[in-house]
Amino acid sequence: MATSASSDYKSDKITVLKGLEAVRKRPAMYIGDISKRGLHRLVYEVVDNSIDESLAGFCDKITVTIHSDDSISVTDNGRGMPVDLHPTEKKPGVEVIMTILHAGGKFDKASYKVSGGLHGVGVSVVNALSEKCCVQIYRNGNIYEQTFERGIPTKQLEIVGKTRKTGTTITFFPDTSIFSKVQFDKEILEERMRELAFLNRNVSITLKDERTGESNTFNYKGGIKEFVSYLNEARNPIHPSPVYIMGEKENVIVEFSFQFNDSYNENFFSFVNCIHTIEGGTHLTGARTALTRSLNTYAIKNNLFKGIKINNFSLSGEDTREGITAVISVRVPEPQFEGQTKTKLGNSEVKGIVDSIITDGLSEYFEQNPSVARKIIEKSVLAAKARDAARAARELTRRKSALESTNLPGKLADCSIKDPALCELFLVEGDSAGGSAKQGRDRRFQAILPLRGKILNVEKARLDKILSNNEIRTLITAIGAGIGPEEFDIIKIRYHKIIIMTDADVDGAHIRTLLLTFFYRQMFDLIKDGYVYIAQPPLYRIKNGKDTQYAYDDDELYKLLKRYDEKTKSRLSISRYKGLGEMNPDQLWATTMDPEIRTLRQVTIEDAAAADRMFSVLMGESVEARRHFIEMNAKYVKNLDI
Ligand code: 0RA
Repeated sequence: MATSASSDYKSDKITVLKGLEAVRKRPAMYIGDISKRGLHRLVYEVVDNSIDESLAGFCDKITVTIHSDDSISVTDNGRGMPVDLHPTEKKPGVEVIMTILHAGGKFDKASYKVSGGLHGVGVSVVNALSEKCCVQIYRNGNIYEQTFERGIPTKQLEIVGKTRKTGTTITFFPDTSIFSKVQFDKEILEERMRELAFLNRNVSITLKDERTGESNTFNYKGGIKEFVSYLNEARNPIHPSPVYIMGEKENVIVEFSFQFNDSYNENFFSFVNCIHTIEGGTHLTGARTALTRSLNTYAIKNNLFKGIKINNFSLSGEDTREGITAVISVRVPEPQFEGQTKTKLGNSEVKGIVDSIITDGLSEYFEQNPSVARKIIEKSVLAAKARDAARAARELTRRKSALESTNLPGKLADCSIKDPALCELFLVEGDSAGGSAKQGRDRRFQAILPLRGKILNVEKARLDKILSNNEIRTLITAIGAGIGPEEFDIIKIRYHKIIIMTDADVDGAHIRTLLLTFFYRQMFDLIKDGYVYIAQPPLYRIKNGKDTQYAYDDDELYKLLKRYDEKTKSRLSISRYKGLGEMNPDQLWATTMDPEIRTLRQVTIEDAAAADRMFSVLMGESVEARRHFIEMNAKYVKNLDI
């Protein structure tokens, strides 16, 4: 018996080490990437475990602390991780959870788990990717503690004190040899904590930043209804309060809330088990279908389409979503995630469940609130009429571009090669930088389109208006593949690299966000198929006599300067570029455009979705919040995809 137990123990240990090693060898497989995004995912992963504890009904308070050394603590007041020996692993439950991949599920059959949802991981992955990790458990009147290094226990679980509380604290130090930069961004964490608080109305989440002394608590008793109000804060709603519908069927819980405003955009956020499904899926389809059908049914029943001179008139999905701000949140016991970003819900049964719950809910709501139904339908009918106008405008653009294919927009400096696979289009901020780019480029395969000033704010305008904007028209014609979810045809694009080249300042970031939002909404495949890039102009020029070097960020400048002795350093001439316009054509070519030297960042769906979302939130916020947001956003876009 004894021998067999000890050999079991050995083989367990080997399995654990192999598991941790796999995570450390290919971290991106488990957390997506090792950039800023992956780093912040570590925090989400730990918090998700506490959220699961709250979904099980045992926890209502979570505190996330960013310490001064950029380590993180997550504390909750749940039951505390299990401390007794696991029956087959022969180790305390906490050690099993912290060291074995996917161990979480073995303890609780709890459905609707948030944790492990996105990448199917668990806290063991966070542990494996941390230089140090310490778990404290408050349970049975005791404080238990176990510590780890790179996932391996450095101490057995022990009792270190007494307490009357229950709960868990996990503190971790992300491994600096794995992550390119261990520095947490409060705003990024804040966004996810706020979102989790909206999605889990019974939980209060506090985010403390010990580097600055700031602390914020998020607790929204109104849940996703309050989320919709928040998103609509600076928009003009056309009915007093958000509609809210909830129901449960076949173990799927559905919550849906929406409120229409006087804008023309759809801001529809969907979640499955607290995961933002940026590619949508069956829950989103179910919600949209139900909304459109319910509005048509109500309108016909109440004769609200009278006077419309179109045979068999009915509202399309697009019509019924113009100006909607909506959140759909579902809990699915065994979600299947698909798509490029693995955030598209695939479970086919969910569509029907969501559809039927919302259809029933809306039918009742509209009967009780006829004036709301009427207002929404009036707005949708206007949208339908505008849709016709938009179609006409689109036709015009298309015909024009077809007719004038030799007559591309005057501002476009096209390239001479015609094979799209070899061609690049630079979208350049400002005429002056545009001029330098035109002179500096390789005109065989590089085309330049200068964008003047702020391009049209896509939130404020309907598609027909967007199409009447010259800047946008030029852009559409240059790309050459049409516009809009129905029409855009990726086959026709004239360039396989569309490169956004803007200044590294707040205005540049704003233009970049606008462009990404525009592409995301109107030319989605351009993003999906990876044709959009962001140029990386340098921030500094360092001259040492005739020698010129460039640094692309502060870190790089710092590293570069370290290589010089004090005497040489004093002779260097360092200049900081305020904008692209300050570079002459040769410099612009040598630093930012020459394919042999430059670095381009490819925009992912996630980047564009984040830009779109930031943009949506931005438009819903007050003027001060908006100003603050733009600054924050500048930081985000600068850090995109690092
Ligand atoms: C498995 C079983 C039990 C609790 C937990 C996991 C748990 C994990 C984490 C991670 C962070 N906070 C957490 N809180 C709880 C329940 C064991 C029981 O009491 O039956």
